[in-house]
Amino acid sequence: MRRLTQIIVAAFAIIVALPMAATAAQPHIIPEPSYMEFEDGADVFSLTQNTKIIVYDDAWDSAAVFAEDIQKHFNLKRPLRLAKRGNGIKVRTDKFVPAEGYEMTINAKEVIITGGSEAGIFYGLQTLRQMAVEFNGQIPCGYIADEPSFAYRGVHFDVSRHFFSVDDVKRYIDILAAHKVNRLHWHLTDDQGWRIEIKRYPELTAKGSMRSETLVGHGLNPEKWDGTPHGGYYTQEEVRDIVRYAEQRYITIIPEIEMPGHAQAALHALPWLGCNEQIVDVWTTWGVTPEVMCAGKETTYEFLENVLTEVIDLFPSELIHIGGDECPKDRWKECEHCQAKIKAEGLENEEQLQGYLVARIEKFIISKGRKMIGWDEILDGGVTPTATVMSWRGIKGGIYAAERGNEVVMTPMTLCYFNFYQTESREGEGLQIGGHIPFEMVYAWDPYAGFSEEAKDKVIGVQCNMWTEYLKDMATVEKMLLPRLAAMAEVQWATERRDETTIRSKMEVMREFYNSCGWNCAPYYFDGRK
Ligand code: TNX
Repeated sequence: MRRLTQIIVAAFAIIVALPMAATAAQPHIIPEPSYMEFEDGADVFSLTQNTKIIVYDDAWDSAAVFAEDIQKHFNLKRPLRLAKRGNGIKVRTDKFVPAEGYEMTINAKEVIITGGSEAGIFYGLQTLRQMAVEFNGQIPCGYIADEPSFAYRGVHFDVSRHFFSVDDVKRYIDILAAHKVNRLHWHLTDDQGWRIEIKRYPELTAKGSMRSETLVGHGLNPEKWDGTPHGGYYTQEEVRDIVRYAEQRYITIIPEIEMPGHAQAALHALPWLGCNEQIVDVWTTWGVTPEVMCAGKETTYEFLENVLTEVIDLFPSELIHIGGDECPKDRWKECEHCQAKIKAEGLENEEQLQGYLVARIEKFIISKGRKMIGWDEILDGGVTPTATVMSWRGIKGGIYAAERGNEVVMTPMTLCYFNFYQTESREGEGLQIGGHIPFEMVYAWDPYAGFSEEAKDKVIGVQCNMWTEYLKDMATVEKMLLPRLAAMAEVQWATERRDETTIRSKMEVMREFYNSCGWNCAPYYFDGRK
């Protein structure tokens, strides 16, 4: 009897102890790694000012970024030191690890991170960084193996509707990097401002980067403008600096030059780009304007090729975004040049004229050794088999394109527009464009929904978008991005590993991480508001 009691007591102790042990050492990583092994009572690796990062291959950038991040988190006097040999955090590559993946072994003496590439090392260090903050430098010993679900993990940033400084863009890149995002889709031109220096056409920024004022409110009451000029642009030198900054964080910047619509700022600078060559302003209102580039005149094509030549020179990205969305055809219908082009090319209508323009531009991009990506309207005018399609008007465009064999990026508006409200009541959110996308909705999203088995292979990734009509400063942008980006990162990196039962506790830890980074995070999810 006594023995039986002993057994029961012992069994009870194990039952009670085990879950506690598991929670004590189990790190809360976002996005969720593929595999983790952590045991209670294990030793810790102490991260201190004296910890060195030993770089075996060439991943100096990753190591340097990590060294500085740790300095900031722990208020150290200087960044951690990098070295070629010694003990500490050892990083190296191994081609047997998946390209963007990594393995990490943590013991009391050292941390060994083996990346499938330098990017893999970077992601391993991001995971280690989250653990360093969670455990205040006392990192539990254990093992992690990790790799992403999607190759394309994108976030978009519209700097046309409101301009954001070089430092703001770098801060945005920092936030993406911490979420293992690897593409920044940079929306550089639109009706309300042209934001990138093009040497061949200085007017684009001299005249097209500044609007006289901005609409107040939603446009239901369009008598109200703020009377304040708004503008700004990036010099080519600044662009190169930002591209390099992103590269150091394994983020490829995909530049977007909008054509033939969403181009009123360019038309203001260079009126001959339009059909009727009338002077238009840099738009002070939001929405879709009828003032678009003329698709009939050869000078438009020359212009686009010249601009793209400089853009391609600045951005090493394989994908170049040409916009292609929301282009009303009113002007084309009345334009002798457009009508002549339709006739000469044997096209049926204006929709096909847009298809002609896009196909011709794609040919040019391919001739430069790159690939074209566009919003899903590029499907409407008959798309080539080689274009990559960004599905934003729901999921239909993406499914259609994938079934035809085109590669697609899924970014349906109802789930991926981070300029939409985060709560139903909208209380305390300030004026936003509309919509409703709470954290939970993003986290639960299945980007493959509606795709056949074969078509799934064509989904190269997913993206969330930050349109800035109503986002005037970085603090607000951050609040729209966080915490929803954490949910998006789980979809991008860990699609098959999402778990409704653990995400909330992981997010509480992530919130502390955001605090430690000094990033502005919206409170709604944590307050239980949807
Ligand atoms: C649609 S998405 C747009 C943008 C707007 C956005 C506002 C897309 C290709 N076009 O021009 O900023 O909605 O949510």
